[in-house]
Amino acid sequence: MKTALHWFRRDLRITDNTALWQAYTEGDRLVAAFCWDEAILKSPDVGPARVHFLLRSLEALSRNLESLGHRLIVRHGPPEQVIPGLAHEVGADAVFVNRDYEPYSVARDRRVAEALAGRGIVLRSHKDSVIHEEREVLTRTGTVFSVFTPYSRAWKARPVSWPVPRLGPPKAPPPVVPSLPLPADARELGHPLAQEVFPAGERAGLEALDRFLEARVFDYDHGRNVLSLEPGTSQLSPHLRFGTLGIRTVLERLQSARAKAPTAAGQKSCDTWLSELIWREFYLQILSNHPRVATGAFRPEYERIQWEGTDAQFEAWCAGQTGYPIVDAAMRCLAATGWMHNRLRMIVAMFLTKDLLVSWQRGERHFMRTLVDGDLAANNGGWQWSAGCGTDAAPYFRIFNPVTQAEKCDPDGSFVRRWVPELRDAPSDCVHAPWNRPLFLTKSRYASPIVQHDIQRGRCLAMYQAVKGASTEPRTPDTLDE
Ligand code: FAD
Ligand code: FO1
Repeated sequence: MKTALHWFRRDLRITDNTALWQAYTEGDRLVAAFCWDEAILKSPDVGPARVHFLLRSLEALSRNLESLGHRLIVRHGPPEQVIPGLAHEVGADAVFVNRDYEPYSVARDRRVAEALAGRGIVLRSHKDSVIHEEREVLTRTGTVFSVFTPYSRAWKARPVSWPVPRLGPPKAPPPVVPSLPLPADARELGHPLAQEVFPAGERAGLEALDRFLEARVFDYDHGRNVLSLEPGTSQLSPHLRFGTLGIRTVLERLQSARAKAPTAAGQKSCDTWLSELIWREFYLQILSNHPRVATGAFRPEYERIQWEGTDAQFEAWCAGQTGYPIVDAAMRCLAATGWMHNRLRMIVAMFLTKDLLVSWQRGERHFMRTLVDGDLAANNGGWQWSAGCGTDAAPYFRIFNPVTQAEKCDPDGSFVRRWVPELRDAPSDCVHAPWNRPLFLTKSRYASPIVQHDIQRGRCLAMYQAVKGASTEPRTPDTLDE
């Protein structure tokens, strides 16, 4: 093959990149490109945190390519016009991409493949962002799993592929064709950023992985359940989302770390972390096999729920003004950083759906707009799990108590004090339930709770039971209020 064009999308790295490596090895000349796509940039599901992360990652990618003698060609416009146009300009015989499983990507890539075929150019897509794709991990009867534990068992029984090599120097000079400069700021792409910045790019991803695997992974079983200044989890999700880190690299390094675990508990923590990586693939295969989850509940009966929550309640949740300290701290942290710990995501998602009785889809969209790691498959899976309407979901009558949850994950209240300054001086015995000290609450100027958890729990159960059969009634709600 004379010229191979690699089109980057969410695989923004030069190491362990399957399609890039194939394009490099199969072609005599490599052309590397990225296309700004207004359909994505203008989507209501996209916000500044991710556009900023993407932009910084593209800068790093461009530098990395240049350091080897390659060049990133940047264009702007509908991919079905831009990519075939560029392929024609550079005389490409084939365009290489890493597969993506979102409905938009599937439709986009089909359009691009058709337009390329019209010019006699082939689109070659590769598996890259997952170890096992949607039809590779199946039940014994060949059906798709919808429960995590057996999926995970079957996933682990399959062989894992190892990283592909890092891109080498060009075999022929890159083509001289026009390329847009990368914008200096996400503002130029319509996304002004007013947030802390999450370290982006391939090197930041590898460094974060190595830092986590050095020690924190051995304490992950504990660290993933508590909020502390030093994060107990890897914070790799933006890198896995944008492919600034390859999943095969992650697994290879995890295996080496596990071999060096100081204790059996450390090894067990490594296995727990692996399970989280498998959750990521579980939700990707759910989205891929059941694209309808992007627009509705996996269990169709839940589509009939009459959500009773109001716009004002939803807005109070978004703004971190519900009067429930752990919920407000988490939502303010999200607004300021684009980031939220997994336990907090579950707490605030349960609170929105089961205390405020607002549709999980409104929360899903708010998360997509604000999270730096916002990813359709994982976010949708997390929301449907929390609302109880998903594949392997928490039963609808499992309702988190925001106060007891807070006491477990933030025992000394330091997370709440950091993000809710009104409660900085709260006595420790009421930092998670300031309404127990009415005088302090008034003085603090912190919001009073906008709903009463005990009352809302009853309303929530009634709301869900209205669309469920009698056989699925909860046993004793008290034992299920966690
Ligand atoms: P770690 O605990 O270090 O886990 C390692 C990696 O495993 C993560 O980086 C992530 O890629 C993957 N992972 C971990 N937990 C899950 C999970 N439950 N589902 C899928 N993948 C997982 N994750 C996203 O990447 N994007 C989202 O938009 C997203 N939205 C969520 C919404 C809700 C309501 C909930 C409950 C969870 C959501 N998650 C999402 C899953 C999870 O919260 C994040 O992946 C995790 O907090 C990222 O932190 P980390 O990288 O430190 O994770
Ligand atoms: N991918 C692109 O190819 N072009 C873009 O302009 C682009 C913007 C973008 C903004 C936010 C975000 O979260 C992701 C973005 N991506 C973009 C990556 C996108 O996830 C992939 O292109 C998917 O394949 C789309 O389904």
